[in-house]
Amino acid sequence: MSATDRAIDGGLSSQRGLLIAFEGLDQSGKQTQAERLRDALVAASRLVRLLSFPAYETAIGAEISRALRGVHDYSSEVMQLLYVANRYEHKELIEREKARGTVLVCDRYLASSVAYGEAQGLDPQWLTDIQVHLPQPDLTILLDIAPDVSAARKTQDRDRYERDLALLGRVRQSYLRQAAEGESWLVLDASRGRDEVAADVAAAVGRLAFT
Ligand code: ATM
Repeated sequence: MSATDRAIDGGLSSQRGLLIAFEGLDQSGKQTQAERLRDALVAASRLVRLLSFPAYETAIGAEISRALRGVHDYSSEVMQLLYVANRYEHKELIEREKARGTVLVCDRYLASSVAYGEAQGLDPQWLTDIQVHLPQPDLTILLDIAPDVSAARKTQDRDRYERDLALLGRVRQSYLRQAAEGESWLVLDASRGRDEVAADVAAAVGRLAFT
């Protein structure tokens, strides 16, 4: 058993349901870390469900996909309302799974709307308020990288957000502010190798289950 698996195994024997969100810029490793955490939890015999937002398979998700492809042009306010509604579509599922002891691991969640919305000039308090009736995360893990690291990791097929380094800088600042003001945040330097980051994630998730 690896050190990562031991940290998870020792920490999660209580079978408490948890909601864990990964946040960060594109190319920060959210999907990789979410999948590694899922694998470590499954190895420790936990029920795990991986969710990714936007969740494109719903009606609202399909509309978000159309908007991101430029089929429809919505204001930034409407876009964030769609992202938020897309999470409310999953509210019952999250509550039900958490109640039966599942660890829900999300690739993006509430803080994405605050970060991207705030970076586009929206009121972060409004973006927080409209999400208060969603299940709140037990832990939000910010995989922090600088915009130029994000850009260097993906040089092709970048969308218009990904090319706008100033916007990405504001997204990062919003995330860091939310982490500093929030209660259940962990900020990790995600410019490091994926194994180092995964070890920190496992240690934090293991600790969480003891408290
Ligand atoms: P993904 O690249 O993670 O699928 O997300 C698509 C875009 O949606 C992403 N933009 N870029 N780059 C971040 C943005 N987004 C929001 O603005 N608010 C949200 O709530 C979510 C989940 C995503």
